[in-house]
Amino acid sequence: MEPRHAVKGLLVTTANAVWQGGVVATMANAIAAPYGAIEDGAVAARNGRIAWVGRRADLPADFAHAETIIHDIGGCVLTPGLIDCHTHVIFAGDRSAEFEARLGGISYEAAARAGRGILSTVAATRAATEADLFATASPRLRRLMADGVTTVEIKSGYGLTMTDELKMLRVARALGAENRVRVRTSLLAAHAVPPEYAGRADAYVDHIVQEVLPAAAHAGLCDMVDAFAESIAFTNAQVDRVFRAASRLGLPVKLHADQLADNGGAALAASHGALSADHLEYTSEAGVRAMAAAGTVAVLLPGAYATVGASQPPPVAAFRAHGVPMAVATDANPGSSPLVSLLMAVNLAACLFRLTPEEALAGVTRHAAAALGLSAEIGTLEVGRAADMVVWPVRHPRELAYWMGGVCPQAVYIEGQSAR
Ligand code: DI6
Ligand code: FE
Repeated sequence: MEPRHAVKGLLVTTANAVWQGGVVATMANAIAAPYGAIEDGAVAARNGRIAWVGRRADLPADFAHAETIIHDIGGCVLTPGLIDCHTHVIFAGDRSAEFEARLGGISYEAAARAGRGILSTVAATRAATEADLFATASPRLRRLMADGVTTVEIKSGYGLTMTDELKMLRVARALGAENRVRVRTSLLAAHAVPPEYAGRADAYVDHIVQEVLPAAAHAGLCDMVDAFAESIAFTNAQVDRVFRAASRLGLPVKLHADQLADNGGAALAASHGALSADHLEYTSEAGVRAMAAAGTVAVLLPGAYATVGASQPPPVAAFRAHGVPMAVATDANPGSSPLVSLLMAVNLAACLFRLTPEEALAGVTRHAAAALGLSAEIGTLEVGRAADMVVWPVRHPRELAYWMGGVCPQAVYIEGQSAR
């Protein structure tokens, strides 16, 4: 097998390595125990891939020879590397004044309509250089990584011109190249109607479909295409056009859907076979059924729910009843979710949406991988997956949902190599 160079700074190794001496929370569906956990378990990796998982007592002899590097995890919990599958960490400026005004009673939509909102971040982001954006996004990314995040999705969407959307995506690629983390990018040109297209949303969608999307795709800058379907953003018909253009270019899609009202966004996403539909506070039973049939993941964003002062949680019981996988993400952004801790999102998903700790942890591992189309690669500790793993100084995996801050990884590995 060829050595892999996916993540910066990792030494190419052919050595075998074993992690043992604690609870292995595989998060794999195939293991019936809660968290897919194996007590006194062991994980063996070869060339950065998981080669064996099981009880330590059953470790095959070919991993027990002298060249194998043994990591004793000292009674800790080993999980898959965490995956933040929905972020907007690249932006300039901040919206703390809008936050203050909203606490004073102005709604998120009213702030957006008054020209605060997304468009104020667009103005700041357009004025910023690539170097500025890299410099301000880097500490946010490092904060996420400090929580054991080994894969992060990053969206554009604060540029809204060809130049500025591509600028954001280049910064996202640079962040991935310069940090020991996997970065997946989403083009979110359909995030808001830019001021130069005010009242001409269809003309802006033409520009996205005919120019921005093909340019981003041909430059290899976007892995997925996202859009914001909402009364303050784009209609379903406009999103439909963006998604059809994405499909023609072979790019998977995902959608900000039903956050502020039931617009049929979940069903729209499902009709395009979207990887995920995100937010979903107002999604109807019909929308949930459509997602189940299409295999679309529900990405729950409790940071946005809390920050905009929402009162209707997403239909978690219906997602459970219909078997829709639920992911959890930060939605890190300057307006609706200034949250840069994925573990805090896990806690909030449990406290605000009543996810079980196991569901919340699956939401940032197995199901988050599916929301990025990476199930075969990451998200569980199973043979063949990348050896992206976190050692946590806790006795039980439920503690990752229980603590409100304060749990720091003891060690983080990407493809079997220390990522710190
Ligand atoms: N939904 C969100 O949560 C972010 N974008 C979106 O479509 C919020 C973006 C912002 O307020 O800046
Ligand atoms: Fe978002």
